[in-house]
Amino acid sequence: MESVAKEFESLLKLADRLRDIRDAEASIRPAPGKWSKKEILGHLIDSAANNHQRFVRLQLASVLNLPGYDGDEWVRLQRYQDRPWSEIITLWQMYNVQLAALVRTVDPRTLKNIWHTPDGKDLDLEFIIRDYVVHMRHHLDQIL
Ligand code: NI
Repeated sequence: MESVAKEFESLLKLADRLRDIRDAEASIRPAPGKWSKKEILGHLIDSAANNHQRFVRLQLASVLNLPGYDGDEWVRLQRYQDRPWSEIITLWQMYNVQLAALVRTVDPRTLKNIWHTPDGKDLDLEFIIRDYVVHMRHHLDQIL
């Protein structure tokens, strides 16, 4: 988990580069139905909120049924497109500062605890944490 925590923390340093992007540029949708930079970073806030639940709850129970989330619908309903870019960045950054601290101190005895997903997969906490960071890097690469 040490290397995952390190990579996670290094991704959070990209906040400075996100702040170099102007609000108007962050609002551009590259094509109809494609997310703007505001919406992509908003999607990462939704990912944080959902995975926060998994990271904490799976340290408290060996098997859990938790919902997934529809990324497009969460972005649409929350209207990230109408929010100030600077506020989206701040929320993304501070939420993930907390999650990175959580990952750094995760109880190693709980890493094999299982999320039984709505589509019938069994994912352990270690996979969920690693996948969270991979997903974040993927979307930050799209923005930067
Ligand atoms: Ni995604």
